Amino acid sequence: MPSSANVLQVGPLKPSLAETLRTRYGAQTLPTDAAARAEFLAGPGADITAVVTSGRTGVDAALMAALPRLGAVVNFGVGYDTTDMDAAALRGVGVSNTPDVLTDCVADTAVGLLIDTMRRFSAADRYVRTGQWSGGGTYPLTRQVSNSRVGIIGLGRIGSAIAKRLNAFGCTVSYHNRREVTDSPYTYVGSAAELAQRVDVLVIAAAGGDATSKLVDATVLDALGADGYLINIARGSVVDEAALVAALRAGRLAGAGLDVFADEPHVPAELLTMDNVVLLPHIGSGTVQTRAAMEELTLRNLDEFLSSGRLVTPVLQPGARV
Ligand code: 8YV
Repeated sequence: MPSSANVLQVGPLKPSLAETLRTRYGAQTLPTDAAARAEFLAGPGADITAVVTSGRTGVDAALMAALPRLGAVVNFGVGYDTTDMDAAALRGVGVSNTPDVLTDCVADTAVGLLIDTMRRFSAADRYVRTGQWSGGGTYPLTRQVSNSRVGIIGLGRIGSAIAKRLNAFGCTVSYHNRREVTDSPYTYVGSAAELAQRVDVLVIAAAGGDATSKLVDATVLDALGADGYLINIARGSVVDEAALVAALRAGRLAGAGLDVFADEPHVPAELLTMDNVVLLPHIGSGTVQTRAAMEELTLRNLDEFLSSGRLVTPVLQPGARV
């Protein structure tokens, strides 16, 4: 049982996790109101040694600077692009995430979304519910998923799990990544545009952040073309959302399946009216089992930090100043 009570919750968390932080660790929550937040930071903020947050909120450079004793940012989620890693590295603040435990569910979501988008299942469901089928209509034909050509941007843990699943569908998988993955059975392609050009469906599984910001832009979408589909289960920031809306509006893209958006929970209004677009509210990892495993790993990281000063699944170990 950790003895330190200097734990701070930043942003909303899974209710059971927030409750455990409060009852077991005496955690406080960073106020959202500006004046209360400033008061907190000027007072108890000075003693905070660990923050627990999620990819939704994270810890920016200003907050890190306002927490002088901070040693670790424990992140619920695999993506940590909302935490300023440069500031963390400079200050020797450790950062952990929750890899592996969510890989299967996020990959399942990607494949489900891909099938829904290409086969238009959600739109077909609306077709039945609105009485168009019983009214004598015939639902339009859609596009085959099996044996299609799939391009994956980001062949990390989740990208590889998506590839494995689609391989079983007879799909031809190629990928673009920061670096070629040496032992990968899939074909490496040197740019996102070149990859888009070669495939029927492009799946984004890359981490967010500056390095991938708007990587999928108008050029990439045009390369994917009027028969191409875009699936994104990673981060909305990887796509130029305005360019995506424009391409869909002009019929320069066949459809899109999106679990993530540039400014969540805001979804561009135009997308809401498009029947060839499937929209999900960022539920990639959202199953009872996976969220419980993420919660458990988050608490293991916190416990380890509080007892040994180390993290179990670090992106950056505490003290590793650069
Ligand atoms: C979480 C995610 O829902 O792990 C991630 O990076 O995007 C999702 O699994 C999210 O981080 C929780 O806020």
